[in-house]
Amino acid sequence: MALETTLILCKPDAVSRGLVGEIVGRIERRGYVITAMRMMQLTGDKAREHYAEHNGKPFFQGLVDFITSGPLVALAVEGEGAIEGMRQMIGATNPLTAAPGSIRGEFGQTIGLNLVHGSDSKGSAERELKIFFNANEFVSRKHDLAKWLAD
Ligand code: IDP
Ligand code: MG
Repeated sequence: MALETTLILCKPDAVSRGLVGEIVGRIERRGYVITAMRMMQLTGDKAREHYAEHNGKPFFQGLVDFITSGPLVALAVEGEGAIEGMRQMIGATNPLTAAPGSIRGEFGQTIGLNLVHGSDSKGSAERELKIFFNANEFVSRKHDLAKWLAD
């Protein structure tokens, strides 16, 4: 395994249903580190760029329409093997077949309303993170609280 950073999106259904805290909480409790986080509403251009691999598929337009329909929360998530680890935590694309205990398995409604995006490979993660974050927006999490607790 290697230290990796992956792009996670709490899609507009997650924001609308008040599930951002649940999703972020799972990421934190897993021990992954959030190094960037932003709420935003995607433009059509950004959505088409993010989902470029699906251009031409029958669900592409609906996917772009949905992901731009309301605010989402984008996160950069860092950890050992975080790309595959987050994919496991998110679960299969269709909530009907997503593993029990996964985010989609517990909370997903339909294949379109499946709450979360997670990069599927190192290449995708590098490409997708650039769509959502500028290089200067990633923070260092090496923060020693002991110094601030000491009196
Ligand atoms: P993933 O999100 O699990 O990586 P992808 O195959 O990359 O799944 O598809 C991207 C998103 O497009 C999915 O999360 C889902 O919301 C939507 N999607 C994928 N396949 C279909 C489909 O057959 N019908 C409708 N929406 C789909
Ligand atoms: Mg995908």
